[in-house]
Amino acid sequence: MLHTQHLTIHRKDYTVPDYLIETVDLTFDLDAEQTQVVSRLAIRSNHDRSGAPRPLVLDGEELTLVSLKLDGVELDADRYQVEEGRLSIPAPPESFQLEATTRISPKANSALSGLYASGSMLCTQCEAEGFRRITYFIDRPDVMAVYTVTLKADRATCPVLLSNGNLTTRGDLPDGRHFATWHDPFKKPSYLFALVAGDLVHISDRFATMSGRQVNLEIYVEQRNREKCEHALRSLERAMRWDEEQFGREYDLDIYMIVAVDDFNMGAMENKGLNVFNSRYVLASPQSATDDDYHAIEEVIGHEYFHNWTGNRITCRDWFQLSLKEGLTIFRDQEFSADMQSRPVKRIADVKSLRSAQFAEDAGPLAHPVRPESYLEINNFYSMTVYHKGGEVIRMLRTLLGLEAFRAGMDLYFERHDGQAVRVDEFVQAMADAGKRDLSQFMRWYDQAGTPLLIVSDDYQEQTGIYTLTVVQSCPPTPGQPVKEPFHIPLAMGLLDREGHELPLQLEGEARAAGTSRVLELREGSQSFRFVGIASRPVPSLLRNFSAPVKLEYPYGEGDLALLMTRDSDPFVRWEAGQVQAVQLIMGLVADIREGRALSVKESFIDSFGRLLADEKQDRGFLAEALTLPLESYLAEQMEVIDPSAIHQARELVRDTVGERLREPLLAVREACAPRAPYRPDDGLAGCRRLGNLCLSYLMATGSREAIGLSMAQFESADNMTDSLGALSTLAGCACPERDEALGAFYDRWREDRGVIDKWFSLQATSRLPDTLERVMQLLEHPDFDIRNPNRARSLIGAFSQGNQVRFHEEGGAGYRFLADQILRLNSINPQIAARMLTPFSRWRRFDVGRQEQMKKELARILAEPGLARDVYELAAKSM
Ligand code: 7MF
Ligand code: ZN
Repeated sequence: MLHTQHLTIHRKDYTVPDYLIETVDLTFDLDAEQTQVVSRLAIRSNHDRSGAPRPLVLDGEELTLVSLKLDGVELDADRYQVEEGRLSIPAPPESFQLEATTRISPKANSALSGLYASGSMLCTQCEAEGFRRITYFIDRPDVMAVYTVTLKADRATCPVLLSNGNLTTRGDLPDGRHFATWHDPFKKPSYLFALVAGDLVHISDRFATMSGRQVNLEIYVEQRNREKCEHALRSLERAMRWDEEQFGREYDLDIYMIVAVDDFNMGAMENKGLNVFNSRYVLASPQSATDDDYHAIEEVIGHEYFHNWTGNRITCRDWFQLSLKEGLTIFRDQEFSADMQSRPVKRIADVKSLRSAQFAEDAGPLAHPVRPESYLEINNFYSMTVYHKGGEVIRMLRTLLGLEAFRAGMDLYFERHDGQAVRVDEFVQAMADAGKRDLSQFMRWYDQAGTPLLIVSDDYQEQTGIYTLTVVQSCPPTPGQPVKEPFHIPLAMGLLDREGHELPLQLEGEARAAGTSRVLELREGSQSFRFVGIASRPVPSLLRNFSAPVKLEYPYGEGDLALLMTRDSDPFVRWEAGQVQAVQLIMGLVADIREGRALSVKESFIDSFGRLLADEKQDRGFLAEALTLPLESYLAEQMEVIDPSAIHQARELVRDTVGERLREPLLAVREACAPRAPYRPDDGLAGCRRLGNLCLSYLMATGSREAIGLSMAQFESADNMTDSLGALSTLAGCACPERDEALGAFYDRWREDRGVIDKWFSLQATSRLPDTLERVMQLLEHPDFDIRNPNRARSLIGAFSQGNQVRFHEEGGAGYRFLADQILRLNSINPQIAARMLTPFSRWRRFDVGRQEQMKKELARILAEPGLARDVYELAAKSM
């Protein structure tokens, strides 16, 4: 299916590199228009040379070669070949020095991969294959070298010159220029290289590691953002301490730098000793950042810091092993965040995002295993599956092994592989050895795509007191994998009696009960578990803490769900029981809408919603999650053929009914959540604010003048972004004059703050009002809209197409045409961002024939574009 010039890379084709690079000495003459790079590489052969020596092949893209010397002697043009993408030297010696001088143009680099300009700054992004856009190199992660880097630049415009490792010398040069030399003592793959040059200020602190070493922590930003770095710095300190306490891992250089950059494709990058961050994950002030922003910053700072051990000290042998570092580091950042915030609320948020985005990926044409078999463009595999399902796979290992053996497995992994580039297999082997377990079947989680389905049934025999749970597992076919073998699945569970008491769990043949919560291990297509000594028919509490990334079906009655929701010991199960009830209710209404039946929201739902709302014992943040209706995208997953407008209508009807019928308690809870003191992000009241804003959104669902008044009052008086945005988002969805008034005031107040203006764009793009697409098109012309800035492009185009199901999929296909137009624009500017925008089109099979045809038409239009980037081509072709 995939033809054209693009080459598919297969995991099975891996071979060790023919040459290794031991040291890298780089000198940059920095200039935004034209930068000269001199690279001196100490290279040695890594293959058997009893036969003919193999050619040295270096990767290189968009480079202008100025000179090439081998052991100090300029190479004649017939001694090497330069083609697009590479430079080869047919028969080099066993060991030699290669010096290449190349020119690149940072300012012209709109792809934001390699060396590029962001505002007045120069910075780099090299993962996965960006280093080859800086100089010729064997640009693969199993080639690890020691780097020495000299940066030269104009002193006035670039007073700050940073690279990996330690600063060794700096000084002046003629013509107003200066230089700095950095040396990184740790061997590293090229994707961890970084440099930054610009007019930056920094804040700093000292950190004493567990062994008593002092580390300098420095956060670099543009002058105007100086006051917005405190939270990032404190988050870094918390992450460093946490990794010492939880994993015994200590930082290893004398300096740790973070730089915030406005133009950045992804969240951040873990370059050794010099992290480069999207500024949205660094900058925060109480007025301009929401509670969610504060949490996201802490998590991303943690993520990049944790990579120092899981990614940098031990890296990936090849890019198929990406989840080795990413799944593991996601797991670590999720655990860190859970420890810093509320563990149940964090777990629920992670499960929600996995289910709505990763499950959809796993069910569509782009489904791939956590460890893929092949790719055209590696950037496309920085996916929800590799990252977040990969994180769940690590969590399952911990569940199966237990905390102690898991920690021992981590220690063993670090002990065995420090300084190496390894595969997922080495990680799992360390776990198997430490836990004395056979994990060969578990490896299927890395190799089989698709979300497994567990169908659970049960049987209770009153005479014998035996309760039998039967679990049948299956996994639907995915591209290239028609048939699946059974997975090794940890199913955490408990049993409740009718009063909600947890029952002791004793399996037949066991001497005694082993607690009231246990992990059943599924390995077969079908398996039964017989529990003894059960006095009456119990209610099973299944998949506690979401112990595996699976879908689960069990025929719960309404009473069972109410019992679990109020009585289960596991917060995830309590939350899930409420969500199942809401899904059943909304999907029932969807059916009524489609069949033209009269619509009404069941009394029992409103009653139980009201009881929950009044439950003062519940944690506020947890309660907010429990009272939030399932996302439209998650509801869509429950439908054979997605009907976006019926889903929206049904969900809105429930919201409106709740707002109407529970007006008084909603007002009361909101009032109880109202701020009593000036905002502080760490005041422990984030859950309260969330709940208060949720109540407001239910009240606003009715569209009453009273609610609009409350929203406006909150918008006008809020001393923090959480409450300001909470109010403004309800107003952006309201067909009332206050909408434009508030949006206008917000813009005027925040026009100088990029991060906040991104929110302003997103809010309008996700408004469910019928004129949203029209607005979005107008906003494309707004003076502050800049498609070249990834955050801005995402805030408008991404927010509309991925966060506004009902308007994006509006009949007529105008949303689809809009998205395809923008993808084609982005294709030639920034292929990675263009490719990420394709996601909604990959789901076309899930819609009705009319929408299918319209989406396919746009995909075909994209595919027909001459000069389509490999990133975009791969996803569009596979989606077709
Ligand atoms: C938290 O993984 C979770 C995920 C690659 C770039 C950051 O550290 C990273 C980089 C992509 C997608 C998501 C994340 C990152 C990247 C990310 C960031 C913070 N190695 Br692509
Ligand atoms: Zn990462």
